[in-house]
Amino acid sequence: VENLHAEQVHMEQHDLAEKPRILVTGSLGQLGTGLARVLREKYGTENLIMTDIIRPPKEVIESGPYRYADILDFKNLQELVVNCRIDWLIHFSALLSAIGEANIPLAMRVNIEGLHNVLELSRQYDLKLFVPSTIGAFGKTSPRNPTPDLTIQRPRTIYGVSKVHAELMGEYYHHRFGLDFRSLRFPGIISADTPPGGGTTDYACQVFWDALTTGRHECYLRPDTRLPMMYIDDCLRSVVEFMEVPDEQLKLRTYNIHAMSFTPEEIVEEVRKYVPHLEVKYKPDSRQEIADSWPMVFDDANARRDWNWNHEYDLSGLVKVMIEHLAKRFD
Ligand code: AKB
Repeated sequence: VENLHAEQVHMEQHDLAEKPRILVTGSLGQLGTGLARVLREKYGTENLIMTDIIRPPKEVIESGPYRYADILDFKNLQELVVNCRIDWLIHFSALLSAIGEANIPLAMRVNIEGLHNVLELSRQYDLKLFVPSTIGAFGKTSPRNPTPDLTIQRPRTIYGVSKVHAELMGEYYHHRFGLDFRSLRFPGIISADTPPGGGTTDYACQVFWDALTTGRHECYLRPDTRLPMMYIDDCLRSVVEFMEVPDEQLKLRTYNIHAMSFTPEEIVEEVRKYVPHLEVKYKPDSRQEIADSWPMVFDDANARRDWNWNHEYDLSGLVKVMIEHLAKRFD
């Protein structure tokens, strides 16, 4: 019996050694809770520490380890990395495009100073670092249909500027110090987990909420504004797959990934297949100018070639799954 026990302990230790211990910053935002779920299923609940500066809801507390972490507090981050024996850092803390314009000094601190902290931390402790980038890292002077990986990047939002900075700094740390920095440029991400907030692509989440509650949606973009979009499950899978690609297989450190591209008018038409009475008014505001400077279609041929990226959800698949999820919630 003792031998068996010793063997089991040994196997568990071996198992733990094989599995990365992961810390996610900004984990209560749009992507963190979902990614924590997926990575915990893969690597074990205890091996993923969710962090943020806000008080977590009960479900988060019950789902696994959660710790307070302010990405502007370098010492606190060091303490967490050492005490929790972290191997991978997934850095989700950021102010998105629209909210960033409303509070530029805060966006500079969170998006730029925060990034400097996680870069240094990852260098000091030899962590594998993932930082998401975005379609927002391009601007009016970039080719918009399609937008390749390597092209002109002159964004005019603080969010976009901070993301170009993150891409360049991460790549610099990779070449200069050998840091295993990885970044994916995400399209607008659509999810039913958390209510949308702060982005320019958020109308494409809001329209579902409105369709299933009031039946009325006011869209802040023109009906013909085409933007790249992706369903959250594809986005989360892309992070997991990308983090597992052997280092030598990656030809780039920052890849575009694409799934679908649509306009407000096109998504509304698809939603009306489930909610025919949905009424929509268009009232473009300052977010229109941001959207007009972003890619319409992303060219992700490099991701498809180098690490077999493939999306699963197109527009009709996305609308079906969003309606199913939210209908359950509003039942
Ligand atoms: C935003 O709209 O700001 C984000 C993004 C596309 O990065 N969803």
